[in-house]
Amino acid sequence: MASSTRGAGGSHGASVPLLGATTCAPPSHDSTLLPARVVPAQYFSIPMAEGGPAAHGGGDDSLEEIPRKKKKYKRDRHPEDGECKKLQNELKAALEESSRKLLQSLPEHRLPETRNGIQYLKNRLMGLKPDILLDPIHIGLFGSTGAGKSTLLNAIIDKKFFLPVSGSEACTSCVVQINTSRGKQHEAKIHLLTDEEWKDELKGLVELMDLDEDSEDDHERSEAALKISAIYGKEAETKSYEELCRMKPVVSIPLSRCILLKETTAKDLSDKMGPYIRNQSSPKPGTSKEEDIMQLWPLIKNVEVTVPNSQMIPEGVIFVDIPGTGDFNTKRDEMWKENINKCSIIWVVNSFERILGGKTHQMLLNEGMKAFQSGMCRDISLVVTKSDELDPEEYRKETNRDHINKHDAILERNETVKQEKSQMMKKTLMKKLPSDSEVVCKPDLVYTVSAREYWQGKTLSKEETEVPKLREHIRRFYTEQKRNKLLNYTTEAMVIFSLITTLPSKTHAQSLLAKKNYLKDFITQKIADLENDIKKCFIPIEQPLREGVDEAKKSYKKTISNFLKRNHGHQGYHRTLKAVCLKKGVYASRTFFRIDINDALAQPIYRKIDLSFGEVFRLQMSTRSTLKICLDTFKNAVQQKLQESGIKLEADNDQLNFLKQETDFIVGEAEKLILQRKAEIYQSLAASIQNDLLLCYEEAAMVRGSQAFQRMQTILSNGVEREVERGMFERAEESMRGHLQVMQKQITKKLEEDFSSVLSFVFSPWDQLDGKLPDLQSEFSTISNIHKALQSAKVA
Ligand SMILES: Nc1nc2c(ncn2[C@@H]2O[C@H](COP(=O)(O)OP(=O)(O)OP(=O)(O)O)[C@@H](O)[C@H]2O)c(=O)[nH]1
Ligand SMILES: [Mg+2]
Repeated sequence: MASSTRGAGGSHGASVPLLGATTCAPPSHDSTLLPARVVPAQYFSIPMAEGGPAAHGGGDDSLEEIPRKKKKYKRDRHPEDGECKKLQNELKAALEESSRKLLQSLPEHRLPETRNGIQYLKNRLMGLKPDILLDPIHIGLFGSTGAGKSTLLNAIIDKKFFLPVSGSEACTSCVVQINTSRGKQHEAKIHLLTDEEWKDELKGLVELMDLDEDSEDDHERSEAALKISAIYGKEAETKSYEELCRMKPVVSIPLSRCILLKETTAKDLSDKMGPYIRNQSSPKPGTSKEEDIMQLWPLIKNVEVTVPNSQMIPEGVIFVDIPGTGDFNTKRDEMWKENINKCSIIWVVNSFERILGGKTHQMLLNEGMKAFQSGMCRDISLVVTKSDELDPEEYRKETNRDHINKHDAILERNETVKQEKSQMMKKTLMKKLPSDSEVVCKPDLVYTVSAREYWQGKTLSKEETEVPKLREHIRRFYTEQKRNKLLNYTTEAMVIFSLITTLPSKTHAQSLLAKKNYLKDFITQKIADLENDIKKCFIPIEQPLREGVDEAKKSYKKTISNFLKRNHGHQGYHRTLKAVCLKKGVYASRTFFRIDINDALAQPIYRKIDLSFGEVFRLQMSTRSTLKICLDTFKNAVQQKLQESGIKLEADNDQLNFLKQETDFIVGEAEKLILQRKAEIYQSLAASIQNDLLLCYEEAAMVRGSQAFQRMQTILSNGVEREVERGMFERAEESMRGHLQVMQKQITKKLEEDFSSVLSFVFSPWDQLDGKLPDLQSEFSTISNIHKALQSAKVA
């Protein structure tokens, strides 16, 4: 059997990303024979339309839940959700019934092989639990501080002031995830750094406390001091790393490194979790309990919030509020990156005011695009916030329209910005992706929203604030994904049913072996052909990769000097640079935004390869990547051969159909593998450069005393130059090539293994079956109908 989701005791290749490591343990399945899909149960019910125990939460302006809204939601139900849910329930019932019948038939069989076979089939069907229908869909809100991400998220989930927001300073301090569940409680899990992670962090902080000739206070240093003293008390910042390690923290840190808050109302949870999420680097006085909580802030890694189901967001959707930049905390910065990479939808959020300025905005958009190339992202939009912030008088003057009122002016400006920015987005996306990619062609690349007006409704209607439009977009995306997933489950179920109908075949063991070998030889040959095709499909990356290396060699001096020289107004940059070196070239500074020397050095190569890389790997469903074309060619050849050999080998039709469907499944698994490897391959250029520069970063980070900044600059620029001469860019090129080769080998190895086991299973001598298999015809026909319904919905 294909090794990932089938076969006794096999491992699960396509595991679903779980939220936090310490929480949400996967539900336990009957794991004796089959690995079940490892998915936290809480995500996978088909949700919102049901009302459920907590469906009354939305619609109101405050955090108080008011039951009167219940009726309205029933009217708001979405027909597609209902249809999908109905099909899911039918599938589930058919699977359960067949498993029950199989189990019931067990006592009739005495031969251990038969019993194992039946047990296997039963578990296989139960493993398809359509309850666990959806991998969570992550939606990342991503933008600079103050853009209005948390405020927008509050509006989307219809809970005003749920997440802390602030107009005066950077507010959200760590990645916050919000998802819904069927429970009644409002929950937050605050994950803290582990002891080891904190020690690692502390080392860096102490380094930053070091005084050199440029002893003026700067941001990096004062933040480091604040963090140290928050944990170890006043004046602890003057201590050495070793001394601090021996000290007892002044805050009480839970052993589990996770703080769980559970409240009945959203307001209570909001009040309780606020101090953990709100940025505390300039602490304000609070109650003594709050102060103690606040002191934990340097240790907070991320926060997971779960609210009861609401009509506003489908269950299984996880919003990720990603603060503008990370901070010096490496772990948090890693989480930031990781979070962007696992988002299926990315919203680059920026306010009207800042969008016109352009530069940071462009940078953010680029970060989003990068995630699009390397991560799970399938959909990216620009969300322009604060559309209500418009001075009508100014607008009238600007546009020479004496009578336009605020409402019309806002809508007009929304339209203009949408057109302009859509063009800009399209252009940028087209530089990176093929022009027929789904995302380039989608109508809503830009949203213009007002979370404030969503609540106040002074000038704009709810619809005009576009908050409902964003929700609708999520719902559509979600339904499409859900339908596709359900279709996959149904297909898989069909495969198993086909197998069941094949079992009582009376074919002789000897002839089975001959058939198996015949097909095995053919498939082995086709896998070898596929290997060649994959190699060919990487060729278009070759030339740009080489050209990119030439470009990188031409421009690296300028790139590095841009990092090293700040001409004016950047006090304290030397310490930022030190932090950059301590963190191996990557540092998210609050003042200087995100600095990534390795990535910047690799950029000329990325610019050259982006388009062809996209061609090879793109994810969109309706357009095919070249890799996918290779796999499809392989699949078609195998399936055609199965068809031909059906006649030649006089094989059973059901056996052949089963094998054909297994081929689909196995190739699908290979596609998943490609998806999993894609990010690592894309990032291999920057990773290789980072690896080559490690010593140089280390040396620069150790510089102390007089002229430290200048010496650090010299070490870095000489170090980079030396490494370039030693072939740093060529090695990066080689590294990417190596990664591509490894993936190619992994694909072929996996296909070989999966096909070998499926052939063994199908052609085992089931004719020796003692006793009868139950009649599963009616379940099979139900499942076939579900399959048809889903397929026609997909086409529609
Ligand atoms: N006028 C207006 N102000 C808004 C709107 N959305 C957010 N704001 C204000 O913008 C400020 C910043 O909002 P936040 O939601 O805290 O911004 P953020 O992007 O989460 O910022 P960080 O947490 O620092 O990353 C707050 O004062 C909000 O009230 C809007 O639609 N209209
Ligand atoms: Mg925020």
